[in-house]
Amino acid sequence: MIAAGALLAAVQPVDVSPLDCAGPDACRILSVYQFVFWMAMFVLVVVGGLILYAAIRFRRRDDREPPQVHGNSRLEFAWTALPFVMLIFIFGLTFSSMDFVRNGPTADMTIKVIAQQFAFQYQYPNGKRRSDLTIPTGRVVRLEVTSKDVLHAFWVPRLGGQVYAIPGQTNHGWIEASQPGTYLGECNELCGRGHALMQIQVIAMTSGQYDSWYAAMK
Ligand SMILES: [Cu+2]
Repeated sequence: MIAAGALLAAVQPVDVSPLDCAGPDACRILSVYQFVFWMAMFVLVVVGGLILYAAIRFRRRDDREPPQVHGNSRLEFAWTALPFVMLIFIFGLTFSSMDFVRNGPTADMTIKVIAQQFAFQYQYPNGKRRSDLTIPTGRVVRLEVTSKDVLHAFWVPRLGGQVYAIPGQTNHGWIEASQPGTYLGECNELCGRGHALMQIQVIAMTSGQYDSWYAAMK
């Protein structure tokens, strides 16, 4: 009991939930997710409710054969048209978000993300590399992601979508943090024995702090 309590106390709750978005890229992804989620809930309740209703209302009460019904044009039209309209909405919302989620607004800076077993490195515009990703808040940071060896994936769920790191190829994505803070992520593609050690730490500071940090970089 004591050991379990000590263990629980030692485990800091870490917020890596995409449901707790902390920047425009992640929040846009979340808004699409929530729209689709609530639409799916609507379908679940309507379809599940109708099935329950039919099972109870039309349950077998005796051995008489009930009236046999073949086809109902109105009903068939309705259950074709309604899902179609819903899919159009989902398609429209997804399609209109794709460019923003992948490319974002015009970037304020570009940082290269170089993955290798088992760490990420970040190369800043001045050519210097660091093992943490430090960014200014309220700025669009374009990421150019590649790998030196095998597949990896860069993902900081509270700041943006996942970007695959592929050897011999550069993929791009972007992140932006609205508030200063530390945002965590991990390599999201099983890449070998040390995969679990491949953590990501994004440190977001105000642009003033960032500028002095950047100028002092050795
Ligand atoms: Cu990995």
